[in-house]
Parts: sequence; C-alpha cells; structure tokens
Amino acid sequence: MNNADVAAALAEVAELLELKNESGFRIRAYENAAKALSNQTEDVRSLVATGGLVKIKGIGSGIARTIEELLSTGHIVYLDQLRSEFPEGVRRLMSVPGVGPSLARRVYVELGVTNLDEFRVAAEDGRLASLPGLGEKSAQNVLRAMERVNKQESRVSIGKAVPLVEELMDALKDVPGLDNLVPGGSLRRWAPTIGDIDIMGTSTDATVAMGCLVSLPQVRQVLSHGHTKSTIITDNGLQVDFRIVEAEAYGSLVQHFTGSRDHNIELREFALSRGQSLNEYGIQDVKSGTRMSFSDETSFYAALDLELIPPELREGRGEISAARARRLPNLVTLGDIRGDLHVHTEWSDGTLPIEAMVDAARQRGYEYMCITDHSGGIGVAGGLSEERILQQIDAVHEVAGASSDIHVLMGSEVDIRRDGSLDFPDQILERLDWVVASVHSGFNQPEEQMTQRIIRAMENPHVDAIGHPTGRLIGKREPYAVDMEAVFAAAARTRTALEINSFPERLDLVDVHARRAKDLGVMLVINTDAHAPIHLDNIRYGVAMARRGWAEPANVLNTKTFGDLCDWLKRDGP
Ligand code: DGT
Ligand code: CA
Ligand code: CA
Ligand code: ZN
Repeated sequence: MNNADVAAALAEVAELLELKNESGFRIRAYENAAKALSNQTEDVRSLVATGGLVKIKGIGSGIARTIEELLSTGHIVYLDQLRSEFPEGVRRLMSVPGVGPSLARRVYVELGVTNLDEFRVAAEDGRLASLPGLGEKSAQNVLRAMERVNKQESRVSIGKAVPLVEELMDALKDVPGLDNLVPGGSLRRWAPTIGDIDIMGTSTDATVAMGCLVSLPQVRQVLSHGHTKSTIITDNGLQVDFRIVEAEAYGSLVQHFTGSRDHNIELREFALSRGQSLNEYGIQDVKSGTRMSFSDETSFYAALDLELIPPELREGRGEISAARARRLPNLVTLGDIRGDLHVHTEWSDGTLPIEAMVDAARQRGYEYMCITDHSGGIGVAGGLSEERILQQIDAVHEVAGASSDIHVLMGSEVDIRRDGSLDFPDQILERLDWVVASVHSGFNQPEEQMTQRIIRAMENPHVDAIGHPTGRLIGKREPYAVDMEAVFAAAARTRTALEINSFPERLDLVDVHARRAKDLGVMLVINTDAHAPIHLDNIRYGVAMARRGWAEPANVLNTKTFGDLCDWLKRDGP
C-alpha cells in the first residue's frame, strides 16, 4: 500500500460524503488529506513510523488515525460503511462532467440508477428528462458528456500531447496579428498525462485568429467558437482550449492558465496574507485599491517578492515557500544531458544495428552513450544468451574503437529474476562498462518479496542502476508493490543510480519519487530506453520529470562529463 493507494481511499471517502450531502467541511478535510498525501515525497508508512504524518499540512489527527487504521488492517471501517450505503457504480456517475453529487444522488434515489450504463439508458429513454427541474436539454448534455468521456478515454500521455501542440502552434505561427503563442495548463507544467490542451496568444485581431484555429485541418469538431476563447476536438480526439489574452496582462493571464489549480490557490492565499489580491488580470493592493498588471511572469512573481517559479514546479508542493526563501532549485535542463545510458539495438528487441544507434546519439551531440540490450531470461525481446553477449562485447568494442567523437560503452539491461538474482553471472557483468538491472516479469509478487528482489540486485557490485524502478505503464499497468523508502535507502547505501525512464508511457521514477531520491542523496540517471533512433528524442520527457522532481544537474549522473562518469563508475561498491 503506497501513498497513491491511501490517497485514493481518502478521496473515495470524500466522494461518498459528497454523495451523502455531508458538510463541506468534512469533505474538504478528506480531499485535502488525499491531496497532501499524493504530494508527499516520503512514503506514508515511514511517515507513520516516524510520527511525521500529523506534521503534514492538511492531515489532522483524526485522518491520521484513519490512515494508520488502513495501513495496519487494510481497511477503513468508516469507508466500508459508506460504501455499503451506495452501490459501487453510483460514485462513478460523478465522473461524468457536469454531474455533481446532488444529481448523482437523485438519479440513484429517484430512478434507481446504479451505474453508468443505466444512467445512459435513463438519459436516452426520457426518464432523466422527466425529473423535476431537469428537462430534455439536461439529458442531452449528460449524453454528450458521456460520449466525450468514452471517446477521449480521459487523459493522454504527454508524449502524445506535446507533438500535437507543436504542430498546432506551428500551423498558427503565421496568422497575421497573432503573437506570443504559448501552451498553458498541465502541458506547460509537463505533467505526465494531459486532460486537455491549453494554448494562449495575443492578437490584434482575435476574430481572425479564432477563425484560423477552427478551420485548421486537424480540427474534427468545434465545441465552441468565441471571440476570446474557442474549444475544438482534434482528429485524434484531444480537446484544445485556445484563448486570446490581453497583451497588457499577458504575464498574469499566462500564469493563471498555467496553473496548477493547487499552485494558484496557494499563491492567492499567500498574496492575501501580504495584503494583495490576485486574479487572472493582475494584482490589487487590498488597502489602497491600486491595481498592477504584468506583461511577463517574472514581474508578476516579483511583485509578490517571489523568484520566478518554473512551470514544472507549480504543483503546490512547497515551491512558494522555496521561492520566498530564494531557495528554488537550479533545475537540470535538456542541455545538461551528455549521454544516454540505456539504448537497445537489433541484437535484442531494438530495430537497428549498433552503428546506427551510435550514429543517432552522435547526431544529438552526445559525449557518450551505452548499448544495453536485454539479457536472455526475459524470454521475449530477443534477449541475449551468454554466448551472444560475449560476441556483442566484441562488436561494440569494435564500433567504439572506430568512433573518435563519441564514447561508446558496452552494457546490459540485465533482468532481475524473481529471487533477485541476475540473469548473467558476475564473470560476464564484470566485463561490462555499465549495468542496468530491471524487473520485467512477476509483477504481482507481494511487496516484501519485490522489495527484497530489487535490493538484492542493487547489492550486486556490478549493478550501476535500476531501470524503470516501479514498472508502471501509464493507463496499462499500475506500479508493482514495492517499498520505495527501502529501495531509496538501499540505493544510497550501495551507491546505485535510479533511472528516470523517458518513455512517455513509463516516466518512472515519477516526480515525487525522484524528489525523495534526491533528498536522500540517491543518484538519478535519465535514460530513453531507445529501441529506435527517434526514441532518443524522448529524453525531454525524462528531463521534465526530473525537473518536476526538483532535480539539479548534480543529482543526475548523465550530466557528468565522460571523465567524471568514469570516476563514478569506479566508485566503491556496497
Ligand atoms: P488538465 O487539463 O486536466 O491536464 O490540467 P490543467 O492544469 O491543464 O487544467 P485545465 O485545463 O482545467 O485549466 C488550465 C489552468 O487554468 C489550470 O491549471 C488552472 C487554471 N484555472 C484557473 N481557474 C480555473 C478554474 O476555475 N477551473 C479550471 N479548471 N482551471 C482554472
Ligand atoms: Ca489543460
Ligand atoms: Ca483547459
Ligand atoms: Zn530497456
């Protein structure tokens, strides 16, 4: 049971209390606690063990006891009780945009609707429209919202959204009078998944700009077409909110629509404590009534006596107090990355020969790269036998010898077996420059076993890094059960790096884990796990995740020069 599991249980309590029409105060207490927990970098179990839980803002002693109950018994009696009052599916009704707790309660009580399917039927056959105060139009709205949710499959990965935004911004860049185009929202914060895309710009002729947007070839459907805001659905099903904002207030507007909501709420509270009130157009001095507007974000934050906060940090995770204290991290950038240490070739499941992948890394301007094909034990992916990897060592050394402008290292992505032993014997591992050890099977092991499995791998002195440490695949597979605090401690002790895997569906370690690792002195490494040259470009998503985890260059192994990397590789093992 990890932070996300506990947060989900608390959020469910909040939703069920909403359904029951309980007091807003109690609901918010659970909501805030859920949010506080999912923002926590430290594992909830270690927080309980050290008594740190109640010190977290947003978690009172009552909810702390609830969390302890959940951790020790696996249940929250109160939650079980609430669940018994509503069929499981009723809570899901509130996931339809525009359907709040009172409507969900009414359709359950008055129409006997207990799940989304029955809800759709009731909206279609006229029963929903017949409820007092609703009518045909509301029923239609519900149907349309359900359709949109189904089609959009809720959120998409950042890897799908970013290229689309770049395409749209490129298509709009020559529109006369339209300037200062910038993405906002979750995309600008590089959140791993995106609900909808927000784009902003200034214009001398908003009508023309809006007209161009809605007639782009990528547009499948126009949901609204206004003077300052339009919303479209693209042909791959993504919603785009496009706003024309005023040039004089550009800084405030962009700040506002970048969010996150949590960051903005905290910022507003902070401003109020200083006698300033915020809205999307600027800052007002409460006493004198003087208004200020800002054409850029730097001056906006400066007016609150804050350093400019990079968008990746704007999640309400302590960035405002850090900006006050002039203690914002000096975040790692894409330009700091000097090499990629997780690259596959056709020797296992990559698409191209060694030379081609080296060439792709060379073209990115990297100083070094490492070939890390799979070991044989994973059974799929053309993993290498001992015999084959010995051949590959020679093949890579040959390419390395012929390449004067990039250092080519020979490594392996060795499978961690269920018992924590590695798929290659030490006699092979010791001949490699760099070893990434990863879990590729047996994801359902109990937490204790999985934790020991990974720790045992780290204790092998030849292992330099753990690949995609929690195994999650966004939208497909939850992270496996693993005690991350124990993994971090072992990583620090054995001086093993933990990977941030840049594949958009992995992005693992996640931001809060990366930050915890940094705080505990664990080295991070940002790799692409490229199976084809184009995947090397994914590095920007990994760097973004590291930035969201407050990582600085010194926290990231592959920002080191080749010489410093070699020194690190000679570090003492465990
Ligand atoms: P998303 O789209 O779910 O991935 O997340 P965001 O953060 O892009 O959220 P979005 O698109 O709903 O709104 C963009 C930003 O606008 C959000 O981060 C904060 C700001 N914002 C300010 N006021 C509001 C408000 O009343 N509602 C919403 N939804 N956003 C607001
Ligand atoms: Ca958005
Ligand atoms: Ca939006
Ligand atoms: Zn790999």
